[in-house]
Amino acid sequence: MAVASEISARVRALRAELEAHNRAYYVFDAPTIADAEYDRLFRELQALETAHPELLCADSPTQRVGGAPLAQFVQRRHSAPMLSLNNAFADEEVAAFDRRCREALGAESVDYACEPKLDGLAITLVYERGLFAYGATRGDGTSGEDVSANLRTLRNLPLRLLGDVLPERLEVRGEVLLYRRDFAQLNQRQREAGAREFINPRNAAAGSLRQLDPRITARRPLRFLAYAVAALDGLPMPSHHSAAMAQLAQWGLPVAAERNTVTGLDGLLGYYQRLGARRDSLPYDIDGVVYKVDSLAAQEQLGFVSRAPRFALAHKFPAQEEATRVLDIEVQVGRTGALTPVARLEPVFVGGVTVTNATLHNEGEVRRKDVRVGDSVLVRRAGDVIPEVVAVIQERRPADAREFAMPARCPVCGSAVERPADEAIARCSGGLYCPAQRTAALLHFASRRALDIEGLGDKLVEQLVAANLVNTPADIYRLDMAALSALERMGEKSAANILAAIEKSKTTTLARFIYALGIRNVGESTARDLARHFGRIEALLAADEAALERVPDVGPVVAASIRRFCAEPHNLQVIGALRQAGVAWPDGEAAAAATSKIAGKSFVLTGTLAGLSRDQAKDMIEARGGRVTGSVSTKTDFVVAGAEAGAKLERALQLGIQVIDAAQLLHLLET
Ligand code: 9MJ
Repeated sequence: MAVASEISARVRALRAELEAHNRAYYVFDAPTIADAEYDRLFRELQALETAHPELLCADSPTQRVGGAPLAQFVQRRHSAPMLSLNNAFADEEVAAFDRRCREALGAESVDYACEPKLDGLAITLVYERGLFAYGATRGDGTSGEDVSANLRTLRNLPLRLLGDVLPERLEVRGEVLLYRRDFAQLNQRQREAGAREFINPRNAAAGSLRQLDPRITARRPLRFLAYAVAALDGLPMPSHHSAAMAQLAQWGLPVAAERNTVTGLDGLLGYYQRLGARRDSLPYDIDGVVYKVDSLAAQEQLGFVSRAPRFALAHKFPAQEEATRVLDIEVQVGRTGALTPVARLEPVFVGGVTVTNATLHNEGEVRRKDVRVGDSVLVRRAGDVIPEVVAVIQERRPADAREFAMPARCPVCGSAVERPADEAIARCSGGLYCPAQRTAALLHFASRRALDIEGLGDKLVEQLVAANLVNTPADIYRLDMAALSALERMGEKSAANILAAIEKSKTTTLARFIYALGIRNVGESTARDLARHFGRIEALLAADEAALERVPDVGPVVAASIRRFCAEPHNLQVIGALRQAGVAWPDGEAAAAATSKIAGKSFVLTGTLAGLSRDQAKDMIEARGGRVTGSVSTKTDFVVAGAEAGAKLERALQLGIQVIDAAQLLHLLET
């Protein structure tokens, strides 16, 4: 008997501990245990429950893995109807809502609870004496499907409420959803398993919850978030909705962190603005915000119209996904010749703008999503991200839908299209012969973070390339009033502005200049590193791959790209012509090299330098016009000595040559 009670105590302790870890991880997003340790405790509990089946109970964490498949779902009648919300899109509709509430309540101003409008599946949960009893979908609002077996597998849904003061019966309303990162992982798994990907988190959540086999649901990382108390028996109801939500949180039920209470119309619109600004950085998709009159007595007084409460309003954000039709699939040629398939769309209003094109990224992506000309597709535009085709609506595929094929020749210049076997991207082999690549390269050169030539945008560059006025960036500096004002729709004033901007761009920095060259795989931060490391453009152009790889964050791929670029005589000519035209970095590194204390000086390196490899030190000295030699002589200016320096250091001391350490060298290099 003593053993049995010890075992049941251990079982209780294991359950409590595992559920505490579940809560920490899934409710508070703050893991308190390593996965392996969790698994060990879990298996210990499983083993005890197998050996002592009389100890098994429905609220054990082991029950979250999903029981036997069901033949069908049973219907559950809701004790109170599950309502929908009235929607508003414009501020005026929100103002009207606030006015109606104030008038009906005879109040000067109204306090509201605000919360995110979760884009998942509405669910009702029932707890009896603190234990999860059952849960059901909304269904027709009066009765829904009992999906309790599936709900038990949700790791953040408490199977037992926390605390000692618990209601006789609690009915909670909320939403089942997938966090974005969990959705991404789920789709990654689907891809790896060769299974169909889900269109969006909402669809994945819906599909997962309607599974008859709870073991499948258990493998989908669904979560629950509560947003209303529908019934509370055996305890007094809090006076306000916000207090009721806080009470749910205390009982261990997950609620959205972004809840807030505000006063009046300004408060409502302020919340909408603030949450809208954070929309894309929330862990889950939301499609708006929900306003609820905070006082529950006032809610009761306001009551309902048809099937929606008069005390609540959903204020929607512009939809981020809409359906439209693919009119054509074209390929766009980028700066590096990359061919990007782009879907031309029937115009659709999504994410707050009218979208007519959406990227399909590459050929593999077109195949994977199986997008065809004529298809109806879901288009997504979130924040400032370029619109993309999310998925094809297969049921609406017309019989004559046409498959996409990557052209064998560049649609702009006719050069052969190449695609190395190990790369996803097909490229035009035309290089700067290709007007599309030329245009893109020029736009990049003139862009804000490169040489920053204001006014040299899409239209003008296209005109200049078409008129054969500009072929390389160096040609920009040969433009004059006559050439520019001969262009269509170009006034004298605009031409003068552009010439002034071109003139201004001549004064730049080495980092911007390197970035502007548009070397493949060299972005802004690599350009900065290269400038800092080499100091002079000549040093960069002369560097071999080994020297390049000594730059922080430059690996073999980037080094090879730079070498390829520098090995192309045409590129060197352009760089020469740009400098000839007066592009310079006067306050920058070239000037520093010419006047540096190091220019013309001779260095010998010996011993292990602290925090600096020999090669790094050599590059940096040479970049500033110094020389590094192998042996110490009377001509040596500095000996840089590190740990375990030997004969060379001795010789330097004999000859009275200045000896410095790595830190002093760095100081010298900086001055
Ligand atoms: C959603 N979907 O996030 C309600 N909802 O309240 C929130 N839905 C709701 N509240 C009463 N936050 C009926 C529906």
